[in-house]
Amino acid sequence: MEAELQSLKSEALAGLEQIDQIAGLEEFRVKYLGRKGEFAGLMKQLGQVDPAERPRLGQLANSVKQDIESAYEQRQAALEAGQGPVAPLCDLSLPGRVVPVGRLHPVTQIMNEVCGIFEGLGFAVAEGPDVETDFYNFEALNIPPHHPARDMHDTFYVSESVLLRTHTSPMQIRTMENQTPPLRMIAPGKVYRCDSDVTHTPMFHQVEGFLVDRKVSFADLKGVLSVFISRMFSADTPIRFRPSFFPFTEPSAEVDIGCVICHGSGCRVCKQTGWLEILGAGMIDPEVFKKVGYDPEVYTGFAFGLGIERIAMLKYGINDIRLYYENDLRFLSQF
Ligand code: 2NM
Repeated sequence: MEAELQSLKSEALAGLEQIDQIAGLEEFRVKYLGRKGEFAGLMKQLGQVDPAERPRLGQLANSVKQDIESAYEQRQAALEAGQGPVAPLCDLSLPGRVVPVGRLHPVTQIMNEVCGIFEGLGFAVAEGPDVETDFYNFEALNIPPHHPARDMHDTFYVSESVLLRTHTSPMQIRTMENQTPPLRMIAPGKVYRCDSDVTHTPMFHQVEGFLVDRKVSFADLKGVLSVFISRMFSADTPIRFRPSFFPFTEPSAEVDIGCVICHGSGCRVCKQTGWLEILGAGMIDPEVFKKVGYDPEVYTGFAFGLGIERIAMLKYGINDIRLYYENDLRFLSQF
C-alpha cells in the first residue's frame, strides 16, 4: 500500500503540471480528491492492512493527501492570477470591429473656428449666464423700457426683471464694469428669442465682440472684420458695409459678403442680390459707456455680433435651421 500511495502522489503531481486552464482543475479534483476518487479508493484498503502497520500508513496517507491538496491550491492560485500558460482570450487573426467615431456638432465646429480667429487677433473669450437681468440685457445697452426689442414676442421672461438673454452683449457690460480699457473681448454662447421658422429657432448661438481704447475708429472696425471674413471664408471674399441701426451703436452697419453660393450672379439663397448679410456692427454708443462709468470723451470702441447657425448654413449650404436640433445622425455626420 505504501508503494501505491507514493505512485498516486507522483501521478497526481505530474497530472497537475499538465493542467493549463482553470476549467481543467475541477476534473482533476474529482479524479484524485473526490469522494469516489483515487485517494478515497486507497483509503478503503487501510482497513485490511496489518493493524501494527496501520498508524504509520495512516500518517503517510494523510501527508500524501495534504501534498496533493496544497499542490492543487497553488496551481489554482497561479492560474487565477494569470500566470502559467492560458488559452488566448480572442482569435487574433479575426478582422477588427469598426468602432463608430463621434464628431463635434457643426454649430460647435463653427463656434470654435470663429473664436479661434478672434483669439488669433488678441481677443479674450468671456462666457456668462444664460439667465440675465433686465439691466444687463436691455437697460445698460441703451434699450429703454418701451423699445420694440423688449416686446414679449421676442423675449422669454422669467419674471418682470429676469429673462433669458436675447444676445451675449450682457457680457460686454459685465466686462466693462470690472475692467478698464484697453479691452478686446468676444462673448460666445447660447441666446434665446421667441421665434421659430426655417431661419429661426428659439435658442441659437452668437458670438459678440468689442474693442475699447482711446482713439478707436470705424477704420479699426473695418480692418478687424475684414480680416475675420477673409479668414472665415476666403481671402478674396467681396465685403460691403451697409448703414443700419442698433440702439447700442452709433453709427451702425450691417456687413455683407459676396454670395458664397452664386458668387454674385444671383440665386435663391441671396434673394437675387448677390450679397449675404453675416454681421451687425458699429461704434459703441456713448450712452452705453455712461452706463458702465466710462468717460465717452476719453474712450471709443467698436462692437459686432454674428449668428453661428446662420454662418454654418451659408458655409455648408443648409436650407433649414431646424435640422441642427433634430439629432438626426444622417444630417450631423456630414460635417
Ligand atoms: C451687434 C451689432 C452691433 C454689440 C454692442 C455691444 C456693446 F455691449 F459693446 F455695446 N456688444 N455687442 C453689438 C453691436 C452687437 O450684434 C448684431
